[in-house]
Amino acid sequence: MSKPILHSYFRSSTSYRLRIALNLKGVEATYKAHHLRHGEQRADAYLALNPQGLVPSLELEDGTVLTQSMAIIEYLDETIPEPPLLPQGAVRRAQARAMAQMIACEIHPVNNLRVLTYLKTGFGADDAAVANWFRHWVATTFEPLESLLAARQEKTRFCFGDTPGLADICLVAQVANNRRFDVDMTPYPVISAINEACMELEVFQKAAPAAQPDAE
Ligand SMILES: N[C@@H](CCC(=O)N[C@@H](CS)C(=O)NCC(=O)O)C(=O)O
Repeated sequence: MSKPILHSYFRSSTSYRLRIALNLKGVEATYKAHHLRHGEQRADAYLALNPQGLVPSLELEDGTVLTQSMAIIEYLDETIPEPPLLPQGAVRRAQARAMAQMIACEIHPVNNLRVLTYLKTGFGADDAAVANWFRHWVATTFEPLESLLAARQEKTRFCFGDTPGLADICLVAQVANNRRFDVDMTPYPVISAINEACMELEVFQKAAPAAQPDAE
């Protein structure tokens, strides 16, 4: 039986999100690496699949290509309902989506590779300035995220409940990215504890950057 193709890059945190979701849903995919630092995401063959030139993409068995990690994860959750990636109850689901979007909409877009590259090529920023930029935008959202998680009525192991979901997926992928820019995690004990709880699980370990075939 054919498998979907996961277009990925080991260091990409959005690909990491999707790798976790695929593992949680028990979906096996063929891994196709695109080296972002070598510009392979802008090769004609890949642009024909995803004109945005971004990873991840998920090429389904019938050739349909899905793009945007959050949309693909939502597709997986709709088509493979177990285990659910969102909690019970409309309010808690909105809260879980909000936490995921704090990372996906507020941190990642301003810290993506092409943005960091443009800071250098368009504005003369050096490596230190770029790292400061990265850490600034992490702190701007991790501080309120830590407050929200610390204020939860139920101090569950994962963001919402005793099983990991969408918010945990985004959190873990962002924490991994933070390491590359030496983000100090001491102000974020709740985020750190949730990250550790997730990383005890094989589905998260198997999705980690270092476990991918293109890891360097
Ligand atoms: N919002 C998109 C963002 C995808 C994205 O920006 N991916 C990054 C890697 S994490 C990428 O492909 N960057 C290529 C580049 O910056 O040239 C998603 O969630 O899938």
